[in-house]
Amino acid sequence: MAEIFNGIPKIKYEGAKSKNPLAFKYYDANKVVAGKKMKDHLRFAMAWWHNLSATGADMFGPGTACKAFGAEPGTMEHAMAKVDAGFEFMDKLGIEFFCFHDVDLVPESEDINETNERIDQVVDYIAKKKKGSGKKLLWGTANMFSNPRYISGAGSSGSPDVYCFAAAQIKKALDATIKLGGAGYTFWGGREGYETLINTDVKFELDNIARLMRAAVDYARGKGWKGTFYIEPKPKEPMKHQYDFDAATAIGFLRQYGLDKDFKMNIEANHATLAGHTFRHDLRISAINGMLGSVDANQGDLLLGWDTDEFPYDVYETTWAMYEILKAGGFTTGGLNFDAKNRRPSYTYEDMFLGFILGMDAFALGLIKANALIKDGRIDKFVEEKYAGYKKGIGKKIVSGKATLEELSDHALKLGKPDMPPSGKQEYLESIVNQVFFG
Ligand code: XLS
Ligand code: NI
Ligand code: NI
Repeated sequence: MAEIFNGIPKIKYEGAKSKNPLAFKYYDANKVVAGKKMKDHLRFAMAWWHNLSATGADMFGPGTACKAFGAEPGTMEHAMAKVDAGFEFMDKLGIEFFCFHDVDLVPESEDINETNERIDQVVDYIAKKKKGSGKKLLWGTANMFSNPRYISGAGSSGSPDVYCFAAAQIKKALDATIKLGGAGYTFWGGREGYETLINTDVKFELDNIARLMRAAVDYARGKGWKGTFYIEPKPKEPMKHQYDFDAATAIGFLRQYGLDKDFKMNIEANHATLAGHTFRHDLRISAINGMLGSVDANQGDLLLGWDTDEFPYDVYETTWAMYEILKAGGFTTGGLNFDAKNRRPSYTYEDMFLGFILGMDAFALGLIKANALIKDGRIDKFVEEKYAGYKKGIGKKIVSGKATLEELSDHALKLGKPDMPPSGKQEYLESIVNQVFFG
């Protein structure tokens, strides 16, 4: 098979002193950190849509990157060339996982029956390429937001016919996921939300979305699939308001509808910040609810109000992300999917690799620094001591859940005036982080 990314070698680890742009400075796949190989902590994945499909088009101009891979875009030859390109790309970077939407794989036809036949062909080809390659499907999904039929949502559509098209796409995408041995399946509710409440029955829409998810779970479990379903929260864009606003909202939804045993969160950094949270916040909320499943690894631009999907660069952020992930016990079915794209002026094949090298190194460094912070122990110890009062006396009774309101009140009245709680010491703790980073 002809090489597609000519001139790009296999990307190797050369260490922090290397000045070779096409080398890892921190990501050393087999190096053991915190008891596991880096590659098994990080479980990097390539997103078919950004990497193999998107050309950098925006509202003001067409794409600048060529993703033809030697074939005519919009044809089945091109769909197959994308598979070849994707496998060569993953090989060269040493990435083991990938993710896709149904329509990332094929040109979509007017008729869903024809689209499905095309999906079968490409999935068969991926299955063949996958064999013996060590590559795995992290998760599959259905794109239920691009086709004009989804103007008012998929599961939340006012049209039962459109609702059935969503179901048909989910069924096909689940079949593909199962056939390819996928570890997960994601629901990102791109148009599950509203532009205005003036024309929206929120309760009806939420009930209907839950029914669709239940049907999807029952179908996949009926086929014996044991993977994890994910909800990927996002507060807005494309809709003014999206129902899966953030982790807390999505977890509440899953519990309300009895879906919480089958689903976990897929947290995307840029979506958390759009919701007014830090990336770390949504990871923590997921983790404390036993629902930290997977991550869409990217970063936003806090000066812009949309999903810029940049490759992760900010090592403070990747460190806190890996800190949360390590504390939660690491990934099981999930991983770090680069839902990230090059900036429009970075349009060459080489830039595709440079984006991944940046992101993989940023997370490798994050892993190393998170482990160092945990090992340093001062921050964890501080947090533990902050609550030490709850290990004895009235504090212990509170935690036992047996203290009555009268007892609590009596305790306060007896004291008359409490001592001030100890200092929060934020500045000191932040200085520890810099010392661990640069010391
Ligand atoms: C868009 C989402 C999307 C999901 C998959 O903002 O991040 O790419 O990850 O549908
Ligand atoms: Ni995403
Ligand atoms: Ni996104």
